[in-house]
Amino acid sequence: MHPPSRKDFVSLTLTGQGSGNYNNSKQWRRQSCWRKWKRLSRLQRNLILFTVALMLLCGIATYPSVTEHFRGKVSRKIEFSSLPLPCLFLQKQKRAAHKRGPPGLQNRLQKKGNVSDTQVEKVEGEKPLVNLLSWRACVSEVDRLEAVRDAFRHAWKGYKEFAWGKDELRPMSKSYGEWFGLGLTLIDALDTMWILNLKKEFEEAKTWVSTELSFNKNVDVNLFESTIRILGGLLSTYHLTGDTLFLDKAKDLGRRLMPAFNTPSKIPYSDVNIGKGTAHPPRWTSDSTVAEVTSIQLEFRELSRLTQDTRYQAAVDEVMQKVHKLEGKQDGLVPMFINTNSGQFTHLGMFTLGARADSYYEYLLKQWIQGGKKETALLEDYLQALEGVKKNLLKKSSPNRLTFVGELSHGRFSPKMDHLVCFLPGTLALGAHHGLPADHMELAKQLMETCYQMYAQMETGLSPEIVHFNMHEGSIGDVDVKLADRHNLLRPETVESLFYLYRFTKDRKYRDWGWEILQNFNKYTKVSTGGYTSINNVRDPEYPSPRDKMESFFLGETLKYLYLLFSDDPELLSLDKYVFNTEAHPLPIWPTAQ
Ligand code: DMJ
Repeated sequence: MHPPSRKDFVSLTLTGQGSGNYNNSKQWRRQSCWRKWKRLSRLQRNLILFTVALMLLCGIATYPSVTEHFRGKVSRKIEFSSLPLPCLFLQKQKRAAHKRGPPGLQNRLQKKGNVSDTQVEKVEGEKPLVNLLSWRACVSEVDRLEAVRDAFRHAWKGYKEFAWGKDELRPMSKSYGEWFGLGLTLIDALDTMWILNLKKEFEEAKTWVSTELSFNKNVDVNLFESTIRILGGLLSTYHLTGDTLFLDKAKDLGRRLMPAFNTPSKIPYSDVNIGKGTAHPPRWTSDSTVAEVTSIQLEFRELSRLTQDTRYQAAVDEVMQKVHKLEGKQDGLVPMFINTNSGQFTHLGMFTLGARADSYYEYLLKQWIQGGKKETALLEDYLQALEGVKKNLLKKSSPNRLTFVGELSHGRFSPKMDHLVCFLPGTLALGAHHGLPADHMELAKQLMETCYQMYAQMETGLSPEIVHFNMHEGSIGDVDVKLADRHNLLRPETVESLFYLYRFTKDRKYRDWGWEILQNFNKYTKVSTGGYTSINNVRDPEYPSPRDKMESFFLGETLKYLYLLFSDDPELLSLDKYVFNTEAHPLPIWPTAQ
């Protein structure tokens, strides 16, 4: 964003002879101080200088912990450009290091003989500086939390001014876009406001929900999207606030979505008219997407638990049971489409952890956690799928041996990875936290590094939608980005995984990575009049080419995960008490008795 011109200068006032008494007396006081100083012995002067220097050093060393002490009580605005000079220098150092690749890379390169000794020495030589002048001392966690709140407020300002009550903000044209006509961004953002403690904004939004939101509308909604964003958002807001307004709205929507399951196979249609109570597949096919029909379970199961109406859970459990038994998987990996008439997979032989399959794997694990780790079929499918990933999709890139997840098409491997796959490190880490094998955590760490490199190796520091990894010996860089894949939609998956990895490892590098990503969102996607925009080209820092759309998940997920990443409070949505749906809406893990 180009900030309005600021007055970054020191004002010098030259005072003439006839200035008033105040100035004269100040000058007199200065002279008398100087005379006193001159009268001191050399030892006395040195002692004073030493004490002042010591005090300054102590001040710098304790700075982060002092600000930490005031956490929650102060609201300090921070602008990256206003960081002290040494911090800006450090930022430059870190950028250069990122361009070179992940830590440990230099050793690996050296072993392979790709890098000269002098190059390595140069890198090693920088280490003491980076250690001495800690990045963390430059920006404390309080600043980072406040920076996320600022980002939210800025996004909300645009939404409020130009798109209030509409689905999505179009920040460049200062207008809005409608998808379902249900205030999608507002509902998706409700629990984020609650978590970020943005009370005023939350109350305004709540008033809109209570006075304006109606599901009695002749509109077609996508079952999956409306479930994860709206139903999930209402349920989690109900849990966080205890306000039955949100539960009532959730019940109303849940009931209206049920016609989607009236299909010959009981595999739901993609679209429902929530006013008319009719449902249908897309116009061009009778297929549904596998990720869509298997990623509505957390929400419908929770709705049954809250309402004691078992129909919601029965409908989505039946889908899982059917998919569990289906032919056409490969080592636990599922195809991308399923037919609503036959109930069989279609487009066989194509496997991805990205678009159209991603959250199937995520919800296997999360349903198992939600239900108190009793539904063993879910766990078995999850574990088997991970073995399938390791066997068929996991490879290393060249030259830097980044671990990545590719795709399989009729037995042919493609080194293509969607940004969407970056949910996986977080999910793997969550599983390991809940008792699954420790090697899941090791894989999570490797993939986390890869996802971070998908940002760090781009000129804007923001990831493209899709990358292709190089696997040939002698490749110059690890990542290729095709022209059509250079967009960034403000997606959450990488910061989501950073949140999980930080929670479980407490390795602060994950926070630093998240902080860099937030800085780059601010730099390349922030629109000065309010809101953030998706961009077309992450490789062009001069003109990233705004797409004029702020997706609701930027507020529902991206900023929420960033805030949780920087928060030191493990009880702020403990991962032993809550499970996040695929749109970052926390739902309670059921008490063991159930
Ligand atoms: C969100 O709606 C959800 O996270 C979904 O699982 C995937 N796509 C977007 C965010 O990228």
